[in-house]
Amino acid sequence: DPYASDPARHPALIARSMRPYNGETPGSLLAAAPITPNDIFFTRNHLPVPHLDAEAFRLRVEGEGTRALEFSLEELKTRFRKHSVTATVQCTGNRRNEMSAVKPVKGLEWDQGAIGTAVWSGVRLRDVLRALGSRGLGSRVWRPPAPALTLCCSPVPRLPAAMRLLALRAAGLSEEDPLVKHIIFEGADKDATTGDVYGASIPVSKALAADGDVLLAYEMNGQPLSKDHGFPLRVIVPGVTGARSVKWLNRIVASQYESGSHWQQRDYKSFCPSVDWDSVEWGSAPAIQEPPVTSAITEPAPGTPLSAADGEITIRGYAWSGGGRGIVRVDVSTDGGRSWAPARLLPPPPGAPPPGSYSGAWAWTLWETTVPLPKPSADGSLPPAVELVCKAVDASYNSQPDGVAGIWNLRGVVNNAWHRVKLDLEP
Ligand code: MTE
Ligand code: MO
Repeated sequence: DPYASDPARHPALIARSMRPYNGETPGSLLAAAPITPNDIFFTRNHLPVPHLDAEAFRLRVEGEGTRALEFSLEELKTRFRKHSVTATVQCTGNRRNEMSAVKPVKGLEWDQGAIGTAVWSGVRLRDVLRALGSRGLGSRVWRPPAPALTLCCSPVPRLPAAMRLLALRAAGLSEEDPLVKHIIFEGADKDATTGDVYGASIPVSKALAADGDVLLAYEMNGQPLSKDHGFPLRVIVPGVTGARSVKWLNRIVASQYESGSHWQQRDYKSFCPSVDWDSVEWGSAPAIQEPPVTSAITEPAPGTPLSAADGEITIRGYAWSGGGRGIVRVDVSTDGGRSWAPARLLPPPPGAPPPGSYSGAWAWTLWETTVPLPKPSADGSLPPAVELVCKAVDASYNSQPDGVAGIWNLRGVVNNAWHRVKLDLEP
C-alpha cells in the first residue's frame, strides 16, 4: 500500500478521501484568523505523499536549448534572496458539493473549506529562471531548437534570429524569448501504475513578472513545509488556482508548450452545462489559471438552530479573487437575496495590501457582520427558516452568479455562486 507511510493528519480536518488523502478545514476554524495554522490547512493530494530527503534533494531547472541547472536546497537558500508572500491557496473544486446537489459531478465532495492562507517564504521563481538563461545560453552550449518542437506557426529561427536569441538569453530568460511560453513544474509524487508524476504549468508572463510574486517556497508560516504541503520545496503561484502550486517540486522546464500532464490537459477546465463525459472536448477550453471572485459563509454552520428571541446573528466568512484583485465589498442577505447589507471587511493578514487593492491582493479578505433576525409578524408568526447569503465584488467589479445551475460543469470546478446557508428559525 503506497499510502501506508502517509503522514498523520490533524483530527479537526474533515477528510474527503483517504487514499490519496484529501481533507478540508471546518468553517469554524477557517475564518477564526486571517492566517490558517499549518496543521489545519486543507490538503489536496492526487497521489501518495513522497518522502524526500532534504540533503539529497535536487531541483533541476531546464529549458529548450539551454544547459540544465541543478540546485540543492542549501544552494537555493544561499544563492537567491529570501522572499515572503502572504497568499491564499484555493482548490479549483472548492464548494463542489453544491454543484453535485444540482446534478452529479466527478470529484471530491468539498464544502467551502478547501482554501487557506499562509505566509510562504522561499526564493522567487523569477530569480531562478534568470539564472537559467544567463548560465546556459550565453555560452557555446546553445543549439538550434529541434524542428519537431516548432511545428505549427513558428519556423526554426534563421541565423540572425538565432543570434538575437543568443543575445536576449545572455541576460537571462526573458518574456521576449520566442521559444518559451510556459513554465512547467513537476512534483516527485508518482502514480505507481502509470508512472505519471503530478505536473502543471503557468504562462511565462506570470512566472517572470516582477509583481507576479511566484515563489519556490520552503517555508509555510515560518516553519519548514510539512510532508503534506510539499516538503522540502513547492511552488506558490499567488492569485492562481491551487492546482498550479506544485508540491514536492523537483523539476522546472521552460517550454514552448504547456504541461502535458493529465491535470493541465484533461482536468481543471470548465465547460457549458450541457457538456457531458461523452461530448467533452478537453482541448477546446484553456486550463484554469486565475479563478473568479468568490466568497463563503463560514459561520454559522448549516444546521445551527437560530432563536428569533436572540434578535440578531453574527455571520462570518471569507472572500477572495484570482489575479491579485482585491475585495472591495461583501454583501450579505438573510432573506435568500431579496435584501442586502454590506459586511465589514476585516484588516488584511500581515504582508497583504488593504481590501480593494487593484493588484497584489493575493490573500483573502475575512468579513463579518451582525444582522437582525426576522421579528414575529402581527399574528405572531415567524418564517420557519432563514436563508443567509453572501456575495463579493472584486477590484474589477466582478461579482458572483446567483445560482449554481448556470455555471454547473461536469468536473464541478470554479463554483463561485452566491453562498447560501439555510437555518431553522425557532421562536
Ligand atoms: N502538487 C503535487 N505534486 N501533487 C498534488 O497532488 N495538488 C494540487 C497542488 N499541488 C498537488 C500539487 C492541488 S489540486 C491543490 S488545490 C494544491 O496543491 C493544494 O495544496 P495543499 O495541499 O498544500 O493545500
Ligand atoms: Mo485543487
